[in-house]
Parts: sequence; structure tokens; C-alpha cells
Amino acid sequence: MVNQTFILIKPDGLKKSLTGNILTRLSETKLEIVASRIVKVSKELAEAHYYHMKDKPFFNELMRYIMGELHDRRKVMAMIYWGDNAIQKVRDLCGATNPEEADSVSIRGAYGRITTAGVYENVIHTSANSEDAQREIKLWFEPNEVIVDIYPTKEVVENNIKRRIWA
Ligand code: 3AN
Repeated sequence: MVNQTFILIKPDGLKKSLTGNILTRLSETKLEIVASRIVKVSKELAEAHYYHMKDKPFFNELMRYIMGELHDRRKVMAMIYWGDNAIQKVRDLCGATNPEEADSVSIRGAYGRITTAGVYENVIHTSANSEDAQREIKLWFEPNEVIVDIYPTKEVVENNIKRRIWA
């Protein structure tokens, strides 16, 4: 089944100059990149992305991590990969959330670590399932930034300018 998944190269991945290595690993999946942007993550975006972690004891550290405050790199690289079984293929390649449990040849197994403050710095995020993929893609991208039609959109007119938004 063809589907799409959301991927973030996190601030530790950028700081460790792993972007090229991670993209090379992702190319093993033979999936297509259909959207990409470098994003400075605001507090609002960080909280919306990790809303399900709000009650975790490490939530504040997680916010600082994803906003780049722990790595002096206030940016992440957000992407959408699309193709046959994209969600599962990318999850398999990334490995388990806990870098110590991740397969050692997976991206997180090879490059991730657990900090002394207890945060998993696992260099990459990818959607867990199709509901998460849809929520995350719609949060991080506008329809015009994606080169294939993945979800329904609608046209709105703002200040006499037509714009497509997620329906
Ligand atoms: P994934 O990114 O694999 O979907 P989630 O959504 O369960 O993982 O967790 C979001 C982020 O929160 C992880 N990428 C990791 O940085 C951090 N995290 C998750 N579980 C823990 C934990 N038990 N201890 C510390 N950090 C964690």
C-alpha cells in the first residue's frame, strides 16, 4: 500500500553533521522525498508535535531538545517520504525509540544516545502510524509545499489571494 510518512532530522542529527548519512540511509528504502524544509521550531510547534508527551517527566527537556536549545542548533529538517509501505519501511530503518534498544545498524542504534538528564537523543523522528503521519504532516507542511496530492485540500481566499489549505 502506498502511503506517506513524516520525518524530522532533530537538532542533534544536524549538530553531529549526520544529515548526509541519514539521507543516504533513507535512500535504501527507495521511497520518494515529496516535501522538505528547514524549520526553526517554536514552542507552540514543539508542544503541538509532542502533545501526547505533555504529562511525561522529561517533557520540558524534550521541548528544549526539539527546539534546539540543547545543541545550539535552533533548527530541524522536516521531510515527507512517500511510496510503497513508507511508514513501516522508515520505522524499521530508524529502529526503536530508545537508542540503547535500537538495532545497532538502525539509524538510532548507530547515532542515538541517552543523555545524563535521561532524554533519548535519537537524531530522527518518524511517524508511528497513518493517523500520526496525517496529523504531523498537516502540522508541519502546507499543501503547496508537498509535490503529490496526499490528503484532501480546499481553496480559500484571503486578502484577494487564493490559497490551498488542508480540508
Ligand atoms: P518516537 O519519536 O519514536 O515516535 P515517542 O513519540 O514515543 O517516540 O517519543 C517522543 C520523543 O520523546 C522521543 N523521540 C524521545 O526523544 C523522547 N522520549 C520518549 N520516551 C522517552 C523516555 N522514556 N525517556 C526519555 N525520553 C523519551
